[in-house]
Amino acid sequence: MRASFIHIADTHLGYEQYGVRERFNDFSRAFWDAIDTAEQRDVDFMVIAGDLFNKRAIDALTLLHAIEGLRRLKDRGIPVIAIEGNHDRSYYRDGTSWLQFLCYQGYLILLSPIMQDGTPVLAPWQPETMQGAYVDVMGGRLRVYGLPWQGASTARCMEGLAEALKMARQEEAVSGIEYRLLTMHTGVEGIVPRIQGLPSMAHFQPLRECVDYLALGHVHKPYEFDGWMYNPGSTETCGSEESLWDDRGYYYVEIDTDTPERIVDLSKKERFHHATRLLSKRRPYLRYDLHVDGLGEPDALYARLEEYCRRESVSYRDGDARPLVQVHLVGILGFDGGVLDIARMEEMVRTYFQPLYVRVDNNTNDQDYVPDDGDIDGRDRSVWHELERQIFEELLARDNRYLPAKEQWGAVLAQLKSDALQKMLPEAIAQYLRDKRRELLGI
Ligand SMILES: [Mn+2]
Repeated sequence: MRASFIHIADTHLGYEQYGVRERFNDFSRAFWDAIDTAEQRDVDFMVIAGDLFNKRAIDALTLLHAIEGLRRLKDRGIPVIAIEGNHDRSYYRDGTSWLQFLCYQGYLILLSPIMQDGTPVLAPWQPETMQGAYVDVMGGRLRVYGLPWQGASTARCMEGLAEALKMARQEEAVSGIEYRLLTMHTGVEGIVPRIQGLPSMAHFQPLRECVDYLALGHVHKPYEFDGWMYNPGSTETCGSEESLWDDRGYYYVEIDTDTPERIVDLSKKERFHHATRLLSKRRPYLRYDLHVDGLGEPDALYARLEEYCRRESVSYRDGDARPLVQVHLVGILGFDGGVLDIARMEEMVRTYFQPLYVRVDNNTNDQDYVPDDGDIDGRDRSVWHELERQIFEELLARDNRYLPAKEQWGAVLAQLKSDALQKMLPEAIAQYLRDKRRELLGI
């Protein structure tokens, strides 16, 4: 048997990221791009390993966009086999999810096994009830099993599934099954440390002898193991972290059970298939971590950002896709973060990139103040004034703008504090500060 299919996951249709309408369209475009590939390569079927939609309650346009892609496959007789992910599963009580709706409408086969004591029952999918654990395609020679998102009970469920699959071996052989695919919406622990509570590699091992291709979803970072476990990652960029994983996309898989040597790369321990990860078509998403350590004043920081903009914007200047740019300020800030002009930085990015969206996030930490120990005993009230002056000077000295006249500025701060405590008019205090700025900074 020769067959080919597309394995996609985490398309998150309907996600209007950052409230930008065009981002909504971007997620649909990335999905349609995979549909284009399915058509061009004339695959036999497509697998959606969960999170087709970004949320359970989608709007009409999201549904239309999904159907726009799915209908093209339906018209060409390419079956789509899907499972629910954590984002698009139905509410426990209201029953019907939008994926179930698409299933009713004949756009896809939604695999959803009946569970018994936490274990999936391996019954064939029934068009009447639209329930079941597997569907046979390719004239009954290829079987696709599916397990939707199971949350905290995933590991236990996988144990039961492996047992059930072992028991099914004989029936599979009698039925003439030559190739078994399993799709699940879960990932392997540790791929993205932030995502907790996923099954470990040891939990997956028992499945290995039962399936030829494990089509995973859920974790948006792509990975594959031992020629049988595959995770394509998200097709568009759902968060700035994902911009670092630029090999995300979807798989184009060829199967040949008669002459596997024709396609199989033995060094990758592949069995009857060869899987190629194709990059999804998505909008450029640039993330710049601007390390602020050692930058003594705001101007130094702006200069570094401008240097980045000048360097990186070259390749986007005349491109047709306006990028998203996210700047993260990280590290220990040497001066007071309150003086940073975020709007100015965003404007700078706009000038260079003409981005679809820009955001500058201040994730810096302030330097802790550790007084020089020794000379002044803070328990002695009579020296508090002197202690305060020292602290002011040390804090001021961190900012290059105030360093040259730190003593004078220390005196200014002390004066401002005492004026405020004596309830002087705010206008008078502001005027005093303006005068001192003119005198000490010349502005
Ligand atoms: Mn997802």
